[in-house]
Amino acid sequence: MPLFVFDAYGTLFDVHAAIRRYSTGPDADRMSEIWRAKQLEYTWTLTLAGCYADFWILTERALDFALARVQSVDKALKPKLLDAYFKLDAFPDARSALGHLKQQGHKTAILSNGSPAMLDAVVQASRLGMLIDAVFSVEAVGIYKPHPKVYQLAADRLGIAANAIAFQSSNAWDAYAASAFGMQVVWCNRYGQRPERLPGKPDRMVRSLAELPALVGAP
Ligand code: 2OP
Repeated sequence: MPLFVFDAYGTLFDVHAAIRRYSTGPDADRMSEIWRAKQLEYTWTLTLAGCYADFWILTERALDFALARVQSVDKALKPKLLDAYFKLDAFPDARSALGHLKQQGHKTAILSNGSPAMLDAVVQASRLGMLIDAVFSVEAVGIYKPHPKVYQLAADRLGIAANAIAFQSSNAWDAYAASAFGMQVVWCNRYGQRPERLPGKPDRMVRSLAELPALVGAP
């Protein structure tokens, strides 16, 4: 039976939960979308430039960009938004899916762009620690998803072949890349996105992780 490896941000943890705690203004959602898009863009741009900076640094720089772009969101919220991002909420379906997998006797892990400090904090704050057996940060390889070294990190740390890993991500590009790498992939298409035109093909698509336990049997 496969080991279940999950992407973190957007898949287990709701990246838009931070803004919802502090702002419900008309541009709050747009600011949060820009924050997330810029954060990811910085990971790809730095990687292409042969550079690496901690995901927390990129998260802060992306927030500065988003707050400058969306003037109606109060810039004074920055420290609160960063603190909330450090302790994001888990999606309710993530908690229940992990609980079911553990009850069924499966092993679970996280593979994420997040720094070790961010991942420790968010797992603790969301109280998912009992449901996750291992946490792997890209920091160990010094490069961001979707570089193959990241997916290899999970296989190496778990001591299994890529095709023995069931990888779940709501980030379509991450799901496609893991599939191209050779993992079994479930794309958790939370927001009803169109299929990507990228290498790889997720094996299954679900709208929520609540559908996951029914797709797998006991080990
Ligand atoms: C993660 O690696 C891509 O943000 C996503 O957690």
